[in-house]
Amino acid sequence: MLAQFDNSFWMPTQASSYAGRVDWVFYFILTIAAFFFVLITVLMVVFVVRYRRREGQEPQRSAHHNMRLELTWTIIPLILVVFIFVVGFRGYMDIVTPPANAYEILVIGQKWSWAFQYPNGYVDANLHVPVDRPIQLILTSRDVIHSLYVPAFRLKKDVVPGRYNRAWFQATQVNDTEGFDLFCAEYCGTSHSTMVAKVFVHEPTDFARWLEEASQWEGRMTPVQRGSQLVTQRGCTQCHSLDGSINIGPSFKDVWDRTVQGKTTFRDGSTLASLLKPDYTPEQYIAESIYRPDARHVAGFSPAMPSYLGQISENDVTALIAYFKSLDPKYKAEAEAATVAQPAAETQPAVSPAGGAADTQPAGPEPAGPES
Ligand code: HEC
Ligand SMILES: [Cu+2]
Repeated sequence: MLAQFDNSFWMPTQASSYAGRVDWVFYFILTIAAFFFVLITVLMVVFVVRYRRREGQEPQRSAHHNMRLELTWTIIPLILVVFIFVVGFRGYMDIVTPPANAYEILVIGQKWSWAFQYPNGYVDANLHVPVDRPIQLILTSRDVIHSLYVPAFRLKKDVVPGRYNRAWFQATQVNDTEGFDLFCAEYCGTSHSTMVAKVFVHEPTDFARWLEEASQWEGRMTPVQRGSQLVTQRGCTQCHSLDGSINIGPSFKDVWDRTVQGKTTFRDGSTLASLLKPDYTPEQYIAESIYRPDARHVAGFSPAMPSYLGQISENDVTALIAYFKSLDPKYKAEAEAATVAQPAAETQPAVSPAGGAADTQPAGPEPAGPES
């Protein structure tokens, strides 16, 4: 934390190509303001003392007009203001115009987490970028207005639903362990203050390796590990606890047991038991909750769950289910027996386990696919 403030008294480290220019304008205006503040205050005190009312002195009429004085206090501020405008405008144009060869990352703001999507489709909860390369962010929101703010880069941009805003920066300092802070700077509801992330700046080769490794979980992780990664990476834990406590949504701790037993009650009073059939399995219900949260609402909760249709792959839903199982001692062993999921095969026919019994196969449920 402190390291981010190490070379400046007022400001965080200057870690982007334009941070220095932003600060320069700030310090210039600050210096001028301080200079005139001191000048005016001192003169005021001097005049009060020097021209105070004294015994035997008649007050004189104040001067009516003084051309030289009028011109001085018009022309000097005019020059200063025009100068600040020119410097500020050129800096602003630079900040809003991404260079043509920028590396593009899609940023999605969603209550209450960030999703950064790379050109190969991989999504991460933190922003990873190569150093010394212009990065263009395309920013959009799935719900309310958020604002992406990285103080070390002097970068702030609103993230508005239905709009695709652009911002760019070029990081100038490698920071691949601690990361720079990234905040949401627009109040967006209950957990706004936890809508934070880190910006990791890598050497270009390290960045390529990181992306390569991060994108391919199959073969490196078990479904349980992947599921565990997803619930933090995709912000599920902002609303769902892992320990049984009630947050904005139901806890993940007992969700699998409740689902298999059909014990979940919906707002209309019906229970999941009445829905579970050979062709509507517990897996199907979980996938539906993730892709179409509006289909059914669990009683006792407000419908706050966003849809992850097109954002979370079917393999990842399978991994989430394995992870939910692993949170419950009753299903833990079974979940851990599932080793590495098969590589994504989009056309693979879904295996429908008879009677909705929990299956150990990582071959997934039949979720409402992203194409619908
Ligand atoms: C903004 C808060 C929020 C976030 C983020 C969120 N959920 Fe939910 N979720 C809810 C709420 C509220 C409910 C219950 C109300 C409903 O069913 O609509 C719910 C319901 C569910 C259910 C059904 C639970 C049950 O007991 O039947 C599942 C499964 C689920 N969420 C999974 C996820 C996953 C996986 C993620 C992350 C990829 C996630 N949720 C992210 C709020 C959230
Ligand atoms: Cu926000």
